Amino acid sequence: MKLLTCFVCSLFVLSMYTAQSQTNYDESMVPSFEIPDPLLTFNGEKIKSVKEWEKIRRPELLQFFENNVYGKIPKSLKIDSYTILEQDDNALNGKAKRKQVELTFKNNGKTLRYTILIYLPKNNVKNPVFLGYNFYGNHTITEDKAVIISSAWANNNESFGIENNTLTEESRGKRTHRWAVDKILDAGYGLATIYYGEVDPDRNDFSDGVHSLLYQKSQNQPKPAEWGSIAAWSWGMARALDYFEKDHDIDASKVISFGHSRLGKTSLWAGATDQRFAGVISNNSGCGGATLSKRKFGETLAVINERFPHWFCDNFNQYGNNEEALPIDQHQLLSLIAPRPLYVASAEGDQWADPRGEFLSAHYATQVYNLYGKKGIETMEMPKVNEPIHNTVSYHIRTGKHDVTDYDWDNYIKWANVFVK
Ligand code: GTR
Repeated sequence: MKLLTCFVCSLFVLSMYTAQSQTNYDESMVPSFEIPDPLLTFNGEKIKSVKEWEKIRRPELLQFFENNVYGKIPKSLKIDSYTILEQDDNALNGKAKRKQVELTFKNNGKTLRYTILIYLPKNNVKNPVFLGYNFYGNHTITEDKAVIISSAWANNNESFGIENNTLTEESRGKRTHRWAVDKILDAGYGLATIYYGEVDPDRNDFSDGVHSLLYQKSQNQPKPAEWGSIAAWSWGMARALDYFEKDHDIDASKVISFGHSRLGKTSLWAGATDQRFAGVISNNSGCGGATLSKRKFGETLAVINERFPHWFCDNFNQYGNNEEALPIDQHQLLSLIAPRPLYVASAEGDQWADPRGEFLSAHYATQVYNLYGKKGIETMEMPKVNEPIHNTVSYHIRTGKHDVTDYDWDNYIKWANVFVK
């Protein structure tokens, strides 16, 4: 049995090695393909007005992404109750208000709980807020000792001191560089974050997380068109927004969804499915996020679906090594966010996420913004590194690797000041 497992493991590693060694990083090898037109319906009708976009095209595109990419949420599940677990009006050396709010959901005899960590400027007004998930627990984004450590399942990570899938004190503050808490507060925004593993643990196991609360009798995994983990995480962001509507310190009409990498894919899907998000940020979201799948540059659909079979719905598998068959591409996901402000950011050292594909995607989504009289990425010429383009649709590529940096936050804040605040 051990031998067999070993054999299966080696096959997997070998296939991953082959897939990754076949990765294309050569622009001249990008296949030629037609960009699916956001303003042409699946029946070939040209969309000429905002009204037609909102009545005909937007719904059919959204439905396609729901049924074939991220998966549908089987039914609605509302907050059962919320509890302020902890609150301090003099947090971060007197600089901020801090709240830790637990949301509880109940269905099918099961309970799901997750905690939102919120920092707010110390004032008496309703504040705009950046909302985004973190990868290793709320306590990793700050040195603040009061932040509660989640007991949810986590991926092991030696450098974070995570063993036995359990988060510990050792990782407190390990990810402060990704969360510019001071800058955000100084600019007059709140920051809210959630450990994504509390909503759905990031593993190919659908017995846990929010999915299990919505199964029908004897169902134990989502149907082919039903939600994967990205849709589950997006759902969690929307429920946090439900809570914000009740919180007197937060301006729920000015909540910006933010996310990095897989959580950037999540941020985009949250913004597309819930139009209450006032702005959306995709930080290095790459394949299945902002970048164009049909370019097959860097990570491809076959590779992402093999490595992370739980992120998308099962229907999405049919497009692995078969991108030509896709009647849509990811710029149309971006177009679903129109006319709300959208920021797509890439990093020079993150070729796996295909920066050029992310840029072009923002460009091709722009025609829907233009329909609303808004400016986006009008040019097809990629800007130089560290030379951002700021419009309702914004874009930058910065120096450095796959990460979130102060440079990113400086730009998100500048853009939000003009287009969201
Ligand atoms: C990578 C994956 C990317 C990206 C990234 C992340 O391994 O291939 O699509 O999502 O993980 O989330 O860190």
